[in-house]
Amino acid sequence: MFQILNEDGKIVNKDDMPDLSDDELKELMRRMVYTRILDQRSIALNRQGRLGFYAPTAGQEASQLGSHFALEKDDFILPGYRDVPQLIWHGLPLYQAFLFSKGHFHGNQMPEGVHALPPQIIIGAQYVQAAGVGLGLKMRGKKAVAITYTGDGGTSQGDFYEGMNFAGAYGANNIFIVQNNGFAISVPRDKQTAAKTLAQKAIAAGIEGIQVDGMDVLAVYAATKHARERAIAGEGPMLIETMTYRYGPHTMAGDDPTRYRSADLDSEWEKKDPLVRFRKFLEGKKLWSEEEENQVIEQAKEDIKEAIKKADQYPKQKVTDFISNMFEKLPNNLVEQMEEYKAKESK
Ligand SMILES: Cc1ncc(C[n+]2csc(CCOP(=O)(O)OP(=O)(O)O)c2C)c(N)n1
Ligand SMILES: [Mg+2]
Repeated sequence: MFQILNEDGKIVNKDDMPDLSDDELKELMRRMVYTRILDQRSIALNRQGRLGFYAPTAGQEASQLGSHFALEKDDFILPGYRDVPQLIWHGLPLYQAFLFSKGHFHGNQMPEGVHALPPQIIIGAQYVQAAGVGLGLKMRGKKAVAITYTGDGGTSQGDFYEGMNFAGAYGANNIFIVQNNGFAISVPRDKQTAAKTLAQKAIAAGIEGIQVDGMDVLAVYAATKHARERAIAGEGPMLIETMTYRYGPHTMAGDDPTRYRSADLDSEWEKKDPLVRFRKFLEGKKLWSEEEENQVIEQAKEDIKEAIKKADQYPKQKVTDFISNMFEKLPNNLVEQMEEYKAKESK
């Protein structure tokens, strides 16, 4: 397993230490702290009935934000349902992330210049779509990649193999991330595959694979940066397995993790926490203080308050919006229904 920072925040692999400025290191910490608060607030807002679908992210910050930090604005993200933080840091406004959670179509409309697809709910489907985007980038000679994310469970899907195989065969500009949090809802990793690692699944597709400490933001960043450089140099796609953990439930729709995970396992992973580890590292370099952390927390809370207000006030989704967003040209069987709903909505 590729690692740079151990659980005590000490560098164990000097050779691969990424070349990041002090400001960039601090920015990484800011993003992780901010995202942890966003997760806590999203869970609370969901319980208050102000948000809908929500998949908790705490524990996976290094995996999500370390990989994203290695990207450029021109890169395309094809996320899964848990990967909303990467979209936000790629430029999706917070109020739109909340609208996505509320099931509003505007949450899926990426602003101009934000290169990303909406979060995929169909497990693994984004891998096939990413291969297409990655090949398109290559054919247009772009110095950009398509990165996609799935979970450990996603690697049991046919689409996972098809996407990687295709991208491998065509040398497409892709980075495939597997965030291995140990469970596909309640199904543990060892019940999903007899493969020793998930990274080794790259071999059959003829591409590079690496297993990375997903609680170590520097390791995830360095691996993704390396994968990006290879891809844009025409050296083909790479699969990165990040070893991580989600502290919360699978989603907020009634999953109870205590029925399939022990408290011992939870605390074992909490000791590896990505924020604790990186905070220790930064404090050792005199780059971080409690005061700075509190500023980030306050800023996050303020932004969230404003964004949820904006999402609540956003015009409600209409049935006619649904139909017209789905079709460029209305099929005959929907023409009548469109008229019917237009009439209803105008009352
Ligand atoms: C094709 C498909 N099958 C089943 C489901 C139901 N489902 C939703 S999440 C999930 C588990 C996915 O686990 P994993 O890939 O490990 O991702 P994680 O939720 O742990 O991030 C399943 C089976 C689905 N959404 N799509
Ligand atoms: Mg999982």
